[in-house]
Amino acid sequence: MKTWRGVIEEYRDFLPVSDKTPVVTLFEGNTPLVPAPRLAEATDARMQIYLKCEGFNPTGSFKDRGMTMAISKALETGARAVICASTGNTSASAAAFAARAGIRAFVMVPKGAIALGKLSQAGIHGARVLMVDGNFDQALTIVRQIAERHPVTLVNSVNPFRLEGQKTGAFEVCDQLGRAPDYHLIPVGNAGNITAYWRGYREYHRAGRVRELPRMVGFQAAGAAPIYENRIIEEPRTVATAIKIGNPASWGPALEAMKDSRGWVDIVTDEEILRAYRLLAREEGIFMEPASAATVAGLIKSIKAGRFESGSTLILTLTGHGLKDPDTALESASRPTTVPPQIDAVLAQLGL
Ligand code: AN7
Repeated sequence: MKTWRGVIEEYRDFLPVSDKTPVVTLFEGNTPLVPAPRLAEATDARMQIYLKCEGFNPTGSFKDRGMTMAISKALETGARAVICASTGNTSASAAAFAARAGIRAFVMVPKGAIALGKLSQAGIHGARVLMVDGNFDQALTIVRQIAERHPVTLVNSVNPFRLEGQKTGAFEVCDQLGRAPDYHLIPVGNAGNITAYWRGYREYHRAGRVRELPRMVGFQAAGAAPIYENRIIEEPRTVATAIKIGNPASWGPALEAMKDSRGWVDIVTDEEILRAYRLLAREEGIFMEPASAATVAGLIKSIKAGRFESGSTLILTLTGHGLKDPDTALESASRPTTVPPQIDAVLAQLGL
């Protein structure tokens, strides 16, 4: 049996690493590509729909692909500390990989707008966590300035190594599917991942590994849709806190990815996000966080609008695990019922 070695070793030829790079890995990547037959039926279209379940990464999100690169390269240049702003998943991943590397992590998250699981991860891995009384975009501005002036490496996706690592998601999809899909659907927050996937597909195409290129389709939450609206959103709002971002760092490259690939960007409301969130959990047995559900909501909206050619193969990146955000899950599910410890009372509740 061949053991998975993490994305740097598995895709070394495509990554800017050398013999001198100290590889810091939690054996990220190799996430399942899960068919979603009920979703295809429910949406009444002859599509092949697959879910790239990135919540199965070691810290529960796709961020680990970029973080193994960012932390390894930081270590290569002798860094002893890293810093990031985050809506949660980046901070969890940075904290874990910094712990693995034996260096410090400083993370800044928006107060009151980060899911419980993510906050607990950053803390338990030993990061210094600062909660800013403001939003993600403000936090990012601050950490960028700090990293320019102090001996600490910025590991947000403005760090080019992050996207290099994240493009391995596209390589895996091609390896698992045996081809590139016709469409790739993905949620857009700071806009790094859509940029990275497009880069990955193009590199695999150029290397002759696949013959096709997908159309890249991005989804933003309606209250946090700067790219769709073509303006900075000063006070973004959405239940999907991971993508509550009003001024994305990779705005330009993400727009290019969608244009070059003949894709598009669309929005989904919080109501559509939560409906898709419950649907996937109940119909497919897959629990993802609300930001990932934005993609499923986008799929349903786009199918209704007839935007995909029938018979197409679609990949949806489900970016983060549902356990990241237990509060939203509890609010979205039916309440548990308290019963006395008596069989009759239990049976009465079960209707058996
Ligand atoms: C689950 O952690 O920006 O468009 O600071 O956690 O590449 O930013 C998270 C983003 C989608 C959006 N889904 O990806 C952060 C952060 C989940 C996320 C996105 C994020 P990008």
